[in-house]
Amino acid sequence: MKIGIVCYPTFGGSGVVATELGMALADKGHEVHFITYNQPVRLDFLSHKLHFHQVIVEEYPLFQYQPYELALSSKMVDVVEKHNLEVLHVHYAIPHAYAAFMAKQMLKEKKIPVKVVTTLHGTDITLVGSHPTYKTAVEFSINNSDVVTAVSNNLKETTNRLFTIKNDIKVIYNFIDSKKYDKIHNQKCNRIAVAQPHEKILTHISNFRPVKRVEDVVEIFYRVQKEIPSKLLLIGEGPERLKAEKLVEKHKLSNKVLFLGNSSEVSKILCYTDVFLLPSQTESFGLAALEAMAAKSAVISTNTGGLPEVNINGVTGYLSNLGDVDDMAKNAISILKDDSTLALFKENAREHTKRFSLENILPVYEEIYKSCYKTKV
Ligand code: GMT
Repeated sequence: MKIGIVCYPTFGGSGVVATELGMALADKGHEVHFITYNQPVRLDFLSHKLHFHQVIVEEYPLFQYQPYELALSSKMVDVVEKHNLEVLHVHYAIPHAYAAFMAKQMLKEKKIPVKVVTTLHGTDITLVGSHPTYKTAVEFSINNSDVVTAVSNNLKETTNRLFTIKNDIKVIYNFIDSKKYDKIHNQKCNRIAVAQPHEKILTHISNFRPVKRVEDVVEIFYRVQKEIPSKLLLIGEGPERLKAEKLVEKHKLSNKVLFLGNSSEVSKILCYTDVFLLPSQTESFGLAALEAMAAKSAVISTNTGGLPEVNINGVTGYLSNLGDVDDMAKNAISILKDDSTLALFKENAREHTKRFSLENILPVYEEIYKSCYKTKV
């Protein structure tokens, strides 16, 4: 099929899922066109099956806010028309689902049919989408998509609770390419680059937004390192980084905590991680945790949002109440304190990711694209 993928090109989970999906579809022989403002970070090569179309927003002194949706919907129309796309798959409702609806209307005038699949990722519903500023337009664009998917059961339930949704939301979990992780397991991990052989490694990866509670990460580590010789790796950039740095200084942890910034090769860092920390306020799914599990890390997380669907309490790691850093530290210590327990949790984590494998999820998306043409919208 010929599929257009619209996403944020950044390090965030929705962009990662969209990019990995597009690359896998192209590998299977579909023609995939990414439409966004920058080349997605994980899109490392382009080919006759994998295209990138940049959305450029012209500046004009009158605009206090640049009309990105307008430029995006115009670009979608151009690309659908020029390359005969059959489906526009938009990741993250704001503003992509709305722009796709407009593109579809414009194409209708030209008698060009296209179907719109919207994948809801989380904050497009929970933190941003349900805000009165956006709610009406988000609800409208969800209800006017041909198919709507959500990345967890929890996100589906939350969407139905916060909005009046007419269509049935299909749950399609996020996925990992296990072959990529098989490769890292077969490679030698350069663990010594970040820690001494007797030290354990704890990692956190995020966009350092308030929802990630990076200060809780530091508080958990502060408690853990008192009992277990260890290092903390912090990967990502964002508004909360400074606060986290200050807390690291306050607790005199500077020689034990490494701020590594953004990375497009997280799997190389995850390969030497023992415990992954994700104490988020909410997380529709927690792709970062799934990637860590695929690399054989136990996960210490909150029990919010869709996290219990990914991290299984007492099996792949532990779940705690929001903000309970003492409990999260206690759980991390219980996993790290002896090597056989740690090995068991790591193995369980890896095993559990098999149900989220690309081979299982990709055909579900392909079926969704085909099904759009069987239903009348
Ligand atoms: O977590 C973020 O702030 C980024 C956000 C995004 O849209 O990129 O992530 C959301 O989508 C991911 C992929 O589906 C999920 O794994 C994350 O849990 C979700 N984030 C939140 O719900 C906070």
